[in-house]
Amino acid sequence: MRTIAAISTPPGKGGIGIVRMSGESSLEILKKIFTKKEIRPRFMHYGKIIYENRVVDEVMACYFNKPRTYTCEDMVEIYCHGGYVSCLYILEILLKLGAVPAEAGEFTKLAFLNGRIDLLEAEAVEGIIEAESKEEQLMYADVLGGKLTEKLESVLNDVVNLISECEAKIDYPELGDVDDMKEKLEKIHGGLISFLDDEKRTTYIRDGLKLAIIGRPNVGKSSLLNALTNKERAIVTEIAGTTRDTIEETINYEGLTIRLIDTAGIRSTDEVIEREGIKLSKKAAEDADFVVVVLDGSAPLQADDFEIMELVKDKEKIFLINKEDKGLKIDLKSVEKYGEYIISSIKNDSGVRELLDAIKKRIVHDIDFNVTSIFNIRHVDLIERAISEIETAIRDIDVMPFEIVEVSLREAHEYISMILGRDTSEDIIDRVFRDFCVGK
Ligand SMILES: Nc1nc2c(ncn2[C@@H]2O[C@H](COP(=O)(O)OP(=O)(O)OP(=O)(O)O)[C@@H](O)[C@H]2O)c(=O)[nH]1
Ligand SMILES: [Mg+2]
Repeated sequence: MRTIAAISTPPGKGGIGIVRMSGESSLEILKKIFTKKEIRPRFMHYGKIIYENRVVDEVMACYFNKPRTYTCEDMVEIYCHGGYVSCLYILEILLKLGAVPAEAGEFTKLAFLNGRIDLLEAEAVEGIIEAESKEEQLMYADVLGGKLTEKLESVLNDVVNLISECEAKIDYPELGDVDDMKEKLEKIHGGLISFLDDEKRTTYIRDGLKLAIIGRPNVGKSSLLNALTNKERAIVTEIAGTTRDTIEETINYEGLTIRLIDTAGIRSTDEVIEREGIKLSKKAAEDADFVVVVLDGSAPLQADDFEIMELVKDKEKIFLINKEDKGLKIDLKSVEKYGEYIISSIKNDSGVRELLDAIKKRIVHDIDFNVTSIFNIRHVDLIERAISEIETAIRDIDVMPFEIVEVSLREAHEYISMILGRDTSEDIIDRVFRDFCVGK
């Protein structure tokens, strides 16, 4: 059996770096290079790594005996100094002594294959590593703790009970109440639909709110991006048409991750580069979850403004009427017809916080920060398939033999089980772990 090794800490400089191994030879390999020879399982040992008669580093090392380890195999962790050379050199030595390089996510894959966690919990590990906000972190921590598995198990249990009822009906047609079975099917259906609803309500927690800043040239879009990110991210000048490309930055406002996209000013122009930029601006507005249209409040509305307001007619949006410090000349009534507005002077730092509050207020009613939901396309696809099977069963129950209803229930059961990684093909499992980092 192979023994795998990898550096688990990120590349770069840090106080400590961790190199770890999993597999039968882990302890034997450690003993070949570690000055301390008596190694008690689950105790930290201080010693030196010696290779080719040279001290490589002073380290702590720990041996975890199977099966109660991360991978359910024997494991060794070496805590060396966090210079990346030290980590790399120790890894190189482990590989020379018989370990093989771990693949991306292989430690977690072993935990799954050895039955310690299900596939959903494995995906949550990656979620925690990739989390960009506290809310996202807590959501995945709940999944890792088994909360979502529990919810799915409960649905699976209901499906199994119904399968038994179908079988009883096949053998003893006079037993059992079909209406009661139908009611149970409806309940399972409702439960599965709520998984999809929850998923929609957590997409902002995972992916962030995609917010496009659009408007005519020179109205202050890039100034807004800079004010929101608190840095000079985009070039700001008094020349109309300064921004040519879309610029993206992510911020977190009171738990809401916002992916800001500053865009080129939209106007009619014959200039080739500018026209390409404007195409991107319109696309950004189209793809965004939310649009902030910046208007120059110190001038009357122009034809381009109306075109932009029409463009976002059906989008979730707020108008930011900027440059208030120069005196308002804009017709507020016309803007109001298109939607909510906020008055600002980015120059004087007024209105920006108000804008964020207004966006949050509009979005947050959609998000439940405490819900434990399915969280990726793999889950959504499987739940949708299960729903379709349950819908077939509901249609069939009055008109078809119970054998047919049972087939749909078994299919639904299989799809839900696949979320947890049961009866799942190797190909799909490999795909899940492919995106993991090495060393986890
Ligand atoms: N008086 C005043 N000037 C502002 C305000 N906000 C931005 N400006 C100025 O307006 C000019 C244009 O600002 P930008 O942020 O570059 O405008 P933009 O919308 O990104 O322009 P393009 O990239 O050309 O589309 C700059 O000179 C800013 O300093 C404001 O609230 N008041
Ligand atoms: Mg700009």
